[in-house]
Amino acid sequence: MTRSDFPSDFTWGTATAAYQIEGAVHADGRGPSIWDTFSHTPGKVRGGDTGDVACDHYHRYLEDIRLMKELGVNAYRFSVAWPRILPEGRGLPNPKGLGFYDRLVDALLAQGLTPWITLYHWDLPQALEDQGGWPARQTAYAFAEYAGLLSRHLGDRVKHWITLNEPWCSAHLGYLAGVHAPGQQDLGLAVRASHHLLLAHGLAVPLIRQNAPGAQVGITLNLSPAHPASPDPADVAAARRFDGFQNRWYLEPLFGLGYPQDMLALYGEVAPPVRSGDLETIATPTDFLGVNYYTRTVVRNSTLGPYRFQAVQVGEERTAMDWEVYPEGLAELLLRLSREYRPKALYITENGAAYPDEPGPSGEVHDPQRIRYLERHLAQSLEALREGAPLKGYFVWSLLDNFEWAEGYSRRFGLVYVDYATQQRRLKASGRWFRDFLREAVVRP
Ligand code: JSK
Repeated sequence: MTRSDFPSDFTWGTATAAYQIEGAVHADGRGPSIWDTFSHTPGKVRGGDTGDVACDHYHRYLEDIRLMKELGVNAYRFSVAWPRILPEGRGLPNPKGLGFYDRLVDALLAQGLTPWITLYHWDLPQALEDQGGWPARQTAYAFAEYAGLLSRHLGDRVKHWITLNEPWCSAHLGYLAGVHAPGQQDLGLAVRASHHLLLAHGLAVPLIRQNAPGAQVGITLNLSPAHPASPDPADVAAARRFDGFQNRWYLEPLFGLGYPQDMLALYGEVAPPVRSGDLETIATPTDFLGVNYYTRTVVRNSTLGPYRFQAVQVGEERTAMDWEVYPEGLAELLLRLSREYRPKALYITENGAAYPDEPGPSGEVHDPQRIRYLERHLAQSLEALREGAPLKGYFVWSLLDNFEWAEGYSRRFGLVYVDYATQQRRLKASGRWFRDFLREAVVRP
């Protein structure tokens, strides 16, 4: 497999998110986000890590753009920190916050890199959480104002927009599991949050289109094929429930099918407060679906929790996140999406793996497992493309080692190793492999 097996106009990129790399949390009038509050709450993040400094990308973005040039990618997916633009969540924009993204976008364009903006990658302004957060309908309107404002400001230069990253994580991990900010644990809050996130997306799409002529606009979901642990009908039904809450709950309303009936029945009293017109708003046509794929989920029936399933550990090969390496799930997912939902285009907006990388005596980071992971997932992407999936691009998560949310800095996903004590960056062997792949050299790990 070489780069030339893919279409010549294929998008090749790396991805990051603001809170995970920027640091500089007090710079230039940035307001607090729910992740500042959460990471500073003892016991919430492994090792007490916070995004206060992260990769200091806010000050080192030019060096990070040079690294992307070295890799040879043609696109960069990053997120904008809402609390840099609107420190209180709403109102008048902070010119210094806009200034940072102006400089970043202009520097990317000057280097021939296409900017892909994610508007919301989990860093809700704390002021909006204090007014009810995503379970409050007002937050969807606040997001639309922010999306309108940012696309008016950058829409002349940025033509690729992702409204939300992984709304399942925002809703479920933030408001039900409580393992992500804001750390609440209430099914009703999580279901309301999911509806208002989808509504926020739908409200933003036409505003972005209006402000960024010719733009491609989409949303990114974290999707995972659900496989039953056994042929037992109880396990098959549990896998169906997992698919319902993780995948179909988002896909079906986005593609005009409304919320899945089986999940509405399961939610009963806590079904979302859908108002007249909401489903039409959510189903506003988009230009692409962004897919974040890391692993499949093997599910068995259980009596636990509202969804009554348990994920079971299978497979020999696992990453440092303890996720199974299952590349076949990527082709399965892309083909299912294209058959069942007919998206105009699909982009893999994240794929990658964490491993316990450390520099060897020579200073080189030897990460053959990541090379294998990426190579096998690219092969599956190609397989899906050959079978007809409208796949247009692939972004590696991530450019840099960074703040992996509740796991802090302990999980390294980068093609580039970051020494957090010195902020020194260095391409890992996987970074050199990806660079060579993009240059078309055939290199084996
Ligand atoms: C990687 C999924 C966006 C980008 C990357 C984390 C994730 C996750 C992380 C599930 C999860 C934790 C925790 C356990 C227990 C309760 C990021 N993607 N990434 N993708 N997904 N569960 N209850 N049912 O860093 O920012 O679950 O939850």
